[in-house]
Amino acid sequence: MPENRDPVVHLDRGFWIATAVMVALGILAIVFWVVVPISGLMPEAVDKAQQIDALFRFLAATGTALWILVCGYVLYFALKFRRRAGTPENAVGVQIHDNNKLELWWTIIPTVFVIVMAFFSIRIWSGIEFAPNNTLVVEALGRQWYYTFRYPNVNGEVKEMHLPLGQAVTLQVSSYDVIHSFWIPAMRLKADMVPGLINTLEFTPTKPGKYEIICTEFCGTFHGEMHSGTNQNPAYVYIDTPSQYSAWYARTQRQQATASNAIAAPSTGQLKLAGGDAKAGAAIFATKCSACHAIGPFDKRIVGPGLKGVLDDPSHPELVDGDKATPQNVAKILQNGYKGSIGQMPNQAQNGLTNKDIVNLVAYLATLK
Ligand code: HEC
Ligand SMILES: [Cu+2]
Repeated sequence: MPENRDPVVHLDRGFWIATAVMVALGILAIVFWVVVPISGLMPEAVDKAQQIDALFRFLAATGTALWILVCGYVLYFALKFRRRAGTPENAVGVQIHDNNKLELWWTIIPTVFVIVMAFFSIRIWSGIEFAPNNTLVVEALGRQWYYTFRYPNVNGEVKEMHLPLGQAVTLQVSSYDVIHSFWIPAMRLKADMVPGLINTLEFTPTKPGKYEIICTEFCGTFHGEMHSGTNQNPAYVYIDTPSQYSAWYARTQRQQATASNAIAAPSTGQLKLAGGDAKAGAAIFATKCSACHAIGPFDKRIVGPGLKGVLDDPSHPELVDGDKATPQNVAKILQNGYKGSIGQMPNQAQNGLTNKDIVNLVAYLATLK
């Protein structure tokens, strides 16, 4: 009873020729991805870059070989089993169901492949996330629109990023204002800079040089020009030899001891309020204050009171701390914070304000009538 048997599919010479061509192209693709000099196109500045490039080579090689096989067979079968002239329009092709052997293999092979990929990826990822002992901890901080850096036992914020060759580094990234992203292509590493959150990257520099830092999260007008605190555009990380690094570190430590550019250092005493820039103040207000303060009447509360007319409201001649509503007294609240019956107004350091920011904010608040 031949009708009940599975249809026999003959794999003819054409099939094997097509297969041989695809295998040859696949092997060529694998060889290409194994030998292509990635580090010649883009340097590998840290140990993790070498690992990530190795993973990339593996994925690209297997991915390209698979792609050639899949597309090749799709094309081959489309041509081979095309409708021939003279075949009726409603002809039905050979029906094949349930080939256990084939299904077993197309389950086993991709499963093994995915497990190998996962193993390889998780090993590299955990190396990036979890610190070995004795690392140098460096902080990178994003602001609109530049980066600054903090080093152990260095006062304040440093404008350039230097790292010593061969020393394991823990990089902690965060932000003062909006979400930025910290990407060093030569390290193949990237972390989002999120206010209130510290993301870490672990790596060991392996190649001295000067490498670009790029912001890859749209962060406002000058996103494309995020520079370092020295106004270098773009920002760079310098990988120094250990002796160059020690010299830089000692020099920076000395300079920073007196230079008080610890940007959020709380000021004490009265600020000179003349020359405030209300427009600059409005921009700071939008990022640092508007989560808690509406620009509406005093009673329109978010967390703190509405600030419309804070300096010019006959029905509220006093500030929340009982002082008269004068620019100087508003500046005092911005410097010291205030905890009253409404809640906690953060102080200057907590809000991350420079003295100049406060002067500009007061000028801005004075325009809200
Ligand atoms: C986490 C929430 C929060 C943030 C952020 C915040 N404030 Fe406040 N602010 C408050 C609270 C709460 C009060 C009221 C404190 C009280 O009286 O209990 C207050 C009070 C004030 C007052 C006094 C208002 C009055 O009528 O006397 C001013 C002025 C003020 N904030 C300005 C600012 C500015 C400018 C910023 C941005 C740099 C800012 N605040 C950021 C919560 C906040
Ligand atoms: Cu940015």
